[in-house]
Amino acid sequence: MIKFEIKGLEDYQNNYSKSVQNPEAFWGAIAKENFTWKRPWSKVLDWDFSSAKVSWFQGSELNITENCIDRHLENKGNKTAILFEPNNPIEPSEAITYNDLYKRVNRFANVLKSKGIQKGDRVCIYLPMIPELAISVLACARIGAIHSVVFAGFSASALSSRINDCDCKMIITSDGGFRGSKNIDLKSIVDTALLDCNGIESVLVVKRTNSEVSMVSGRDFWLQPLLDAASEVCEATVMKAEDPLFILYTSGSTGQPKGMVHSTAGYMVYTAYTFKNIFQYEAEDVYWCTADIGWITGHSYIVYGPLLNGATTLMFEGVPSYPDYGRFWSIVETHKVTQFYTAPTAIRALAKEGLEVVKPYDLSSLKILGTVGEPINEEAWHWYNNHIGKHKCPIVDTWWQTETGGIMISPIPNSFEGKPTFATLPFIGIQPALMDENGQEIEGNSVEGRLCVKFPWPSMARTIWGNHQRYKETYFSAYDQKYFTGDGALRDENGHYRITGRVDDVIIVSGHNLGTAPIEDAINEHINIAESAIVGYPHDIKGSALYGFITLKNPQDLSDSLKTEINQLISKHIGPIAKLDKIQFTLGLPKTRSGKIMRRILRKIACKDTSNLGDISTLLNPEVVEAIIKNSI
Ligand code: 7RM
Repeated sequence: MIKFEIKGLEDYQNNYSKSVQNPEAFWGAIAKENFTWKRPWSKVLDWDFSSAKVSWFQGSELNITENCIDRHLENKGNKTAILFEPNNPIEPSEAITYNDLYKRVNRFANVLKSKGIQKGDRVCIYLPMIPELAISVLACARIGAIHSVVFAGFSASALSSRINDCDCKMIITSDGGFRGSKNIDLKSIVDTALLDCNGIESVLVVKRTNSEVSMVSGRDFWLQPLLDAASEVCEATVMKAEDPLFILYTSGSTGQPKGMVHSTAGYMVYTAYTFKNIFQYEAEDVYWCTADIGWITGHSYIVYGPLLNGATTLMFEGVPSYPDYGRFWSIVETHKVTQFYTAPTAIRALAKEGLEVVKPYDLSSLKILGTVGEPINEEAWHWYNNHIGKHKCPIVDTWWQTETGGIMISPIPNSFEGKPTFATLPFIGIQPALMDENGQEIEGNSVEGRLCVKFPWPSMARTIWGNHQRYKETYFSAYDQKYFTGDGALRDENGHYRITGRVDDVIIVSGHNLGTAPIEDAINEHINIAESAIVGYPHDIKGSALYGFITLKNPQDLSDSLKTEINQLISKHIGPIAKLDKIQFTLGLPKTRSGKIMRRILRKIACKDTSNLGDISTLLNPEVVEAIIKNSI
């Protein structure tokens, strides 16, 4: 028998070997012993990277919500499943037990059904971080509807393109959302988005802020009266292992965002197993991940992973700076948080505020600290370790992606510890490879290359919604028979991995992946703008920030308001997170002879690293580069 818990280094090594030598036996055992199935599988794994087809636990049937909720009712019905901490600390927190969650999810699921939602339909969820967000996700899963959560910071046009891409029939939103001292009018953003969405039949509206909203009769419904009328029993729909569980959009380096499709059984097994072991979750622990459920981290490690383990998962509605920068630490103290999982950008922002906002709080409940989203710099790692963990809490630097569904490379606290800036070793079942420029795998230690994965794992995304060809090209074409992550990495003398960052045109700003192409598209909509190129440069707080090089159609059109107008366009098309920090107007952009913008050179200029521009043999217009360097910000 293979234990669900990894019990130390030797156990990790043994299990790792088993998972690589006989993946089917390994994952078959983990899946069989630890979950509720309605029908067993006929084949653990079937895969072919050349056609980008992977299936896990084929032939089996299950419902993930029975694994997240129903099976815990007997022994843990009165345990808190979701601990909700509101934006305003004056408002009381809310403990939702597993019994409560069961009823609330079922009622919600019955409401979905009453509005005509069936298995396989897509439901868009555009909500702030309130319990209804987690509950609506689970309600969809209960009846086999595919949820597509869109982060509530996205603009109306970003929302409508995501709704249309996967033909959502319904959207679930709220009258508004509290974020710090701000009140976001979500319903009016939805109303604007829906002007461009013909497929939406109904809009469910959660009351949160009590702000005035307009309701379209026959289309828009307040949720509460519908819930009140619904039964608290809803039989879980029987799902096949490979039925899609959800779609989640992620930016690519080119084109439209990609609707990554995750399926049911493999995602369940892997998120549960990684959660248990990486966070070392024990029965009485209170686990808190500060991500938003609008991102994959929230899907896998606020909702599914913790609930599959019968954990208490804290959901925070607000922001780290409200009412002051001590808020995170005050929440840790109040709820005696044991595992705390956040992003480097948040750590840097909090470190900048000094220790005065940390010291007043008792952080002694903490056992494990986590980080995710981008490479963590050494300084931030030490601050986290010294001042939050007080040298007593292992730090798990977890590397993974929307596409991977679960954590891929991370320390396992009882087995081996982290080292600053290193995500360390692959999790059980994960077979990384570093590739060189010629497409060959680089063997051995103390090497650096492009990070690939050479064998399937249960929670990998199965396709891009509506475009399998793009899935295959993006992830399985750069290197033969390998999944390409888009990241660079090095492997040190002990075989530990350090992720060095993206090698494509995706820039990670405050932990949000932003493709440069959609930002450039938004800017280029301005009638006075000819062309633009966006690059990232290092930023103390955000990790990377955006620098835009922009050319005007007529240089005399340069006006004082142009920078503001550019950022307004970006906010409208993508969201405020993609606004430019620096804007430089220039008479031209460096181009190759074939007309491609040489972003590589612009990146160096933005990073103030112009002593050696590298190979400029294909550069058509060197005089432009000199001018840009001279005027750079
Ligand atoms: C979970 C998540 C994925 C990209 C990924 C990396 C970067 C994430 C780390 C990291 C260094 C880490 N999904 N990334 N975690 N880089 N160390 N621990 O963030 O799809 O939004 O982003 O994020 O570049 O490819 S994501």
